Amino acid sequence: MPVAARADGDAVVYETAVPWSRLAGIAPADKAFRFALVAVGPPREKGATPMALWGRGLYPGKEPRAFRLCTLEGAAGAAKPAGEFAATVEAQSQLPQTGQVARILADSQEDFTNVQGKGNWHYGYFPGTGDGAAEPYTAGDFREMKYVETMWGYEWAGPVQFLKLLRNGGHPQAVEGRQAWSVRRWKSDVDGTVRVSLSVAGGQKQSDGIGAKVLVDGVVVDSRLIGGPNRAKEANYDLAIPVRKGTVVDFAITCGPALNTNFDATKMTLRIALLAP
Ligand SMILES: [Ca+2]
Repeated sequence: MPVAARADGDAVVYETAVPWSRLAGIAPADKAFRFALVAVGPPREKGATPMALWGRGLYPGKEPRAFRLCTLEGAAGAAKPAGEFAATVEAQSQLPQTGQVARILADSQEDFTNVQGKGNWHYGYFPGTGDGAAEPYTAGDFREMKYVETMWGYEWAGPVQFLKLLRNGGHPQAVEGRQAWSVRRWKSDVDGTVRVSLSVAGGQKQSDGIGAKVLVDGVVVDSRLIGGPNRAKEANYDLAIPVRKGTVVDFAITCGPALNTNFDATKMTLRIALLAP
């Protein structure tokens, strides 16, 4: 299909028309759909092919639910012939799965930053000692990580090697006979019910796997083991969690069933959407 490009200030605007027949599963009466775009430039002599991403989910792997949410303008019965509906992008990009979503509140990958508290995210760990906390592995056990540069780049790091959080996940650690969990914390600034969509992968076959836990104000509401010799190494799931302003939701990566941390590098991404009341 032809694409028109024109300069608009310091931006370039691309326009194209896509026949409905090419849009499998989308009808003019639908008000919303998901869409992502990858623009690939001519390969350079050395180095990678230049690439611009609009929305996630096409590169490096296909993940349709990470596509951006678009809404159709105009009514299906309006004078415009089908195919001329303009698409606009919601200010917030990630589309959860089904259900009535009022708005997207947070996305662990898109929001990832080097500032504690930005976007209501905090990057830390549970040392499992209970120092200063009522009990280990509860909300009061949380300690903030520090943003440091390592030989692999910048990351949030705990006080012991490999205990860390990255844009797309993290790594737990075992310290003095107990587990230390890496914990991505989200503080709610809304009242209502949120849906958390998690994607977790880790624990190679030759390891004993990892654990993924979700705690709300220090109480475990979901816990599962992933990876290792006998379990699926990936899990994608949604949780509905009632929250109030100030509710603390912790997403923890644990060492799994024991203290074995071999191959415990874990992908954990999450999106949080406010559900319509
Ligand atoms: Ca493990």
